[in-house]
Order: sequence, then C-alpha cells, then structure tokens
Amino acid sequence: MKIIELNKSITESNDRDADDLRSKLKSEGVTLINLMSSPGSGKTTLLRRTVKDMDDVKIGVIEADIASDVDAVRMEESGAVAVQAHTDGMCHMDAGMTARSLGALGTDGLKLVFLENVGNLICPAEFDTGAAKNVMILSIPEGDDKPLKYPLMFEKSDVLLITKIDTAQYFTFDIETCRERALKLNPDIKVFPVSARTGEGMASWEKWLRGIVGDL
Ligand SMILES: Nc1nc2c(ncn2[C@@H]2O[C@H](COP(=O)(O)OP(=O)(O)O)[C@@H](O)[C@H]2O)c(=O)[nH]1
Ligand SMILES: [Mg+2]
Repeated sequence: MKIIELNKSITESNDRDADDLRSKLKSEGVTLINLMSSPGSGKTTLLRRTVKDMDDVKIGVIEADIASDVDAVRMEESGAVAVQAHTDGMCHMDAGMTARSLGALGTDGLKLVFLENVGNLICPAEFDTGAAKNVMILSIPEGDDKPLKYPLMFEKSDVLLITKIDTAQYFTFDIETCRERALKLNPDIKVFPVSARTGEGMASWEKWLRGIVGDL
C-alpha cells in the first residue's frame, strides 16, 4: 500500500490553490468528490459499496487519516485504486495536501476520485480541497440535531447522505426533521437517506454521482 506523509501546506491562499486544482482536474476530465463526516459514520463502507456498484467507472480513492492504512487496504479490496495520506496530526485536508495526494495516487485514466477526509464535522468544512463537490455523511446513531451543532459542514456540502437507515428502529432520528434543518442552512443541499449495508437508497445517490461525472 502506498502511504504519503503530508505536512501542512505553506501557501498564501488555500482558496486560490483550491481554485487552481479544480480547473486543472476539470481540464483533465477528473471529478474529485470531498467526503466528510464524523469518525465511524460510514465513509469507507459507503465508498466500498459505491465502487462495487459502479464498476464500469474507473474510481480512485484518497484515504486521509492521522495514522494506519486500514481504509486504503479496504478500498483496494473493493476494486478502487487507493492511496493512504497521513496528515501529520492535522484534522483536515487542504488543497495543497490534496494535490500532493492526487500526485501519489496517479489520476491517469481515472474519471472519479473520492477524498475520504479526516473524520470530524468541524475542521474539514473550513478548508476548500479543490473538489468539484462536497458530500457529507450523517449516520442515524449520531442524531438529527447535528445541523444545529455543526452548521458550517451542512452549509458547505452539496449532498447530505443520511446513512445507516437500516438501524432507524433503534434510534430516535427523525429524517424529515434533519432534512428540514439541513435545508434551512443550505436550500440547495441534496439529501439521500441510504444504507450501505442493505443497499437501500444507494441507487439515488449513484444516479446523482453519475450525473456529476457526466457533466464534465
Ligand atoms: N448498520 C449499518 N452499519 C454501517 C453502515 N455503514 C457503515 N456501518 C458500520 O459503521 C462502522 C464504521 O464504518 P466505516 O465505514 O469504517 O466509517 P468511517 O470511519 O466513516 O470510514 C463499521 O462497523 C461499519 O460496518 C450502514 O449503512 N448500516
Ligand atoms: Mg474510514
């Protein structure tokens, strides 16, 4: 497994680096999706299922974490090209770190690349990675009050995946209340309730994804 050790990008403007990376990827025909959530909400599991369902699309995955290579190994087992990025203790990825990870991954022939960002609902929302779209996951066990507590993440995301809906009977999560709270912060956010375990709802998410890849 290829592991890239990253340290903080020392640049004047992360926003400018992010815009440059976005234009470069667009010209190369690569769609980069930044996936954010708390640890354990189901990012890797959702990506594994997505990669398997969309085996006609060449997909790459950058797994960003503080340590280990377990997620990148799991992604390669599912058929994606993967690289593990270590963030030197940092709780987010910035555009420079993402560009270096894409270099280590190698994007030749890839149509779609996911960045599995470091797990938390705060810092990753503050840094533009250069991705075409931001996608966040909130899982049923985490509770439907999270839009009230972490508004920036919901404001910055194009898509909210409400995952683990197969566990809904054990928790008091109200999907409609959560959808309303997210839409109040971000009227354009698309909300897809899904289960990566049973596959329920995955088709709507994958249809949206195919639309984004086709738009380039
Ligand atoms: N019941 C259920 N469990 C899930 C689902 N998605 C992920 N999990 C479980 O949640 C735990 C954390 O998942 P993981 O993908 O590693 O989360 P990550 O830290 O966000 O990448 C694992 O035990 C998964 O099996 C789901 O849709 N339903
Ligand atoms: Mg993971």
